[in-house]
Amino acid sequence: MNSRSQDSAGFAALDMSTLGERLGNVPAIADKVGRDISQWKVREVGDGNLNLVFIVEGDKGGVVVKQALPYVRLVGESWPLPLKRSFFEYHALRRQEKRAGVGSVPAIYHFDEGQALLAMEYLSPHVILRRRLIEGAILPKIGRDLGLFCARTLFRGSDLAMPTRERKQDVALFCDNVELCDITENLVFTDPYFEAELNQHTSPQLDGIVAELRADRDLKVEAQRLKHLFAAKAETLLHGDLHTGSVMVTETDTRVIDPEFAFYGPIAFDVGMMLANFWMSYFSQAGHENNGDRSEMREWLLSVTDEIWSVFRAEFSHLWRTERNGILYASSIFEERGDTLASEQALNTVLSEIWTDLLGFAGIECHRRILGLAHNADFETIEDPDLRARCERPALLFGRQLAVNRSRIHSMDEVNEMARIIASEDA
Ligand code: SR1
Ligand code: MG
Repeated sequence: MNSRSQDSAGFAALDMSTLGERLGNVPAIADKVGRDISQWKVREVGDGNLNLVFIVEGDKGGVVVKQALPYVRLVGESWPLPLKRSFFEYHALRRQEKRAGVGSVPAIYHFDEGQALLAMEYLSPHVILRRRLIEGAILPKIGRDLGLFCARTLFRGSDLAMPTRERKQDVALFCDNVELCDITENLVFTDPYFEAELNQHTSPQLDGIVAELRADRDLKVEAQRLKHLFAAKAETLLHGDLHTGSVMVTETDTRVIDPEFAFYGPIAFDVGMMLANFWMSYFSQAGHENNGDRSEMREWLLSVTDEIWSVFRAEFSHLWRTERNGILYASSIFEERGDTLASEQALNTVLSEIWTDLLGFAGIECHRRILGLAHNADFETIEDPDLRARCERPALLFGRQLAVNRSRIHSMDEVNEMARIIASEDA
C-alpha cells in the first residue's frame, strides 16, 4: 500500500508572523537565510490556484517556502485537497533535476511531509514566464530550454530509458496523486464542454461560440478520447501542469517549477500543454498593444513553438540513439542486428504519434483556459471585455481545429499558418 497519509492532524498553515519561529531552527533553511530570525523578512507571494508561497530573506540570503493547503486556495475550504501533493512535487522535482540537469528546476533545501512544506532556491531576479510574455519580452533561450527539458524528462522517465522495476515502482508511487489527476480530468477534459458550476467565460461576448462548442459532437468526442489517453497511457513521469505560469525566467536562465500534478501519463501531454500556452499568448497579444505594436512579438511566439518542437524532436532522437536502455524497442532486434533503419522507422512512428496527440492536448488546453475555472492572465489582464473576447474567440476556434483535425495536420508551419489565418479572419 503506497497511499500517503490523508491526515492533516498536526498540520498548521504558515503565516508571515510565525514563519521565522517555525522554520528558524531548520538548519538547511537557516544556513541559507541566516541564523538571526529577527533579521528575516517574509513576504507571501503565492498567486497560483492552490498553495501558499513565501519569500524569506535574511542577512545571508533567501529561500522560497511553498506550503500546500488542505483545500484549493482559488475556491476555498469548500474544495478540500490533500496535502500529499507536496510529497509528489518534491519527488517530481528530484527526478526532473536528475533527468534534465541541475539548474533546470529550483534546488530543494528541505522537505517536511507533515507540514506539506518545501523550502527551495529563491530564484532572483527570475520572473514568471507568463508575466514576461504579457509584457512583450523576447527571451532568446526559452524555446531551446523548454524543448530540452521536455525531451529529457519525458524520455528518461519512460520505459524507453528506465529500468523496468524502478519504473513500475514509480508508477505505483505516483498513482496515488489521484486528486490532482482528478482536477485535470475534470477541469481540462470535461467541464469546459458543458455548463459546469465553476466555469466562467467572457459573457455575453462569447456566449454564441461557447454554445456552439458545447454542441459540437466531434469536439466532445475528441476531448473524451484525449481524456482516455491521459488517464490510460502511463507512459512517462509528467510534470502534469506545464504551462507558462510554471516556468521562471531571466534572459539567460529557465527554471521549471510546480510539478505537484506529476504522475505517469502520455509524453504528448506536457509538450502539448506548454505549446498551447505559447499559442494563447500569441492570440492574447492584440489585447496588450496599448504600449505599442506586438507584430514582432507575435511572430517570435510562433517561432518559439517551432523551436520547442524541433529541439524536442532532435533531443528525443538523440536520446533514442544513445540511451534507449529500457524494455521498449530493444536494440537486440534493431541496432545489434545491424538494422538501424528499422530503429529509425520506429523512432519516427513514436514521434509522429506524440505530434498528433500533442496537438489534441494543446487544443483542449486552449479551451479550458477560456471556458473553464482556471483562466490565464494572458487573457484575464485584458480589462476591456470586448477586446478580451476578440482575443479569446480565435483561440477557441484554433483549439477546436487542433483537437478535431489533429491527425490531418503534419507540420508546425501548418499549425502556425492556421493560427495567423484564424487571428486575421477574426480580427
Ligand atoms: C483548481 S486548480 C486549477 C488549475 O490550477 C493549476 O495550476 C492547474 O492548472 C489546475 O488545472
Ligand atoms: Mg501550479
